[in-house]
Amino acid sequence: MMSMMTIASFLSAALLLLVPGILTEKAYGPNLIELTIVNSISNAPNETYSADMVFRGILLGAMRRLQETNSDFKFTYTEDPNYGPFLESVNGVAGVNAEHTYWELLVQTGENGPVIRPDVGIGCYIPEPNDRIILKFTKW
Ligand code: B12
Ligand SMILES: *[C@@H]1O[C@H](CO)[C@@H](O)[C@H](O)[C@H]1NC(C)=O
Repeated sequence: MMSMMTIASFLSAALLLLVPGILTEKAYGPNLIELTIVNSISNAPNETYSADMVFRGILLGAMRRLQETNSDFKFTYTEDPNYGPFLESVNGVAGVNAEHTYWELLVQTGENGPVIRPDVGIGCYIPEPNDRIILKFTKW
């Protein structure tokens, strides 16, 4: 009787200790996002990459890591004094003011979820795990 109680309370105590550990591991471990490159002007085929995210990291961080580990993915950005990093080019294709072309940042939230247009740039946007980031070359 006594020993059953002891075992039971020991087990529940052990569980209480383990559960937060497991949650922490999940929350702070690596997460993957997809990055799709779409050129709506040249109609070049889409390219999709998978990028590593740290917990609540910014999109720019994931893009830098992808650029360091995958020689097929390259991007450049300029620094705006007010809004931070402005995505200038992806894989050699650059926005040109005179032609009104730019890289638009879109995000598909979850699988087959709606596509949103974030109201911040690559330096401020914090992707959710399983987000599909769409970098779309287009006109304004
Ligand atoms: C016009 C405009 C654009 C045009 C700029 C074209 C051009 N070269 O003139 C285009 C269509 C390219 C654009 C794009 C984007 N924009 Co914009 N844009 C504006 C707008 C309406 C006016 C800016 C302006 O002309 N100011 C007057 C001039 C004289 O000042 P300026 O300092 O020289 O303006 C420059 C900067 O504003 C810069 N710029 C414009 N947008 C953005 C966005 C970011 C993240 C950065 C770093 C710079 C930047 O381009 C302007 C011209 O060089 C503002 C809203 C507003 N009313 O201010 C939003 C605004 C600046 N944009 C915004 C956003 C979010 C974007 C996008 C990220 C949207 C998206 N999801 O794709 C993209 C940028 C993507 C990328 N490549 O990094 C936000 C920025 C908020 C923030 N804290 O990040 C604003 C404030 C609108 C909003 N939704 O609240 N934008
Ligand atoms: C490329 O991606 C865009 C945006 O997600 C989508 O609308 C389009 O159908 C895709 N094109 C191809 C050929 O898969």
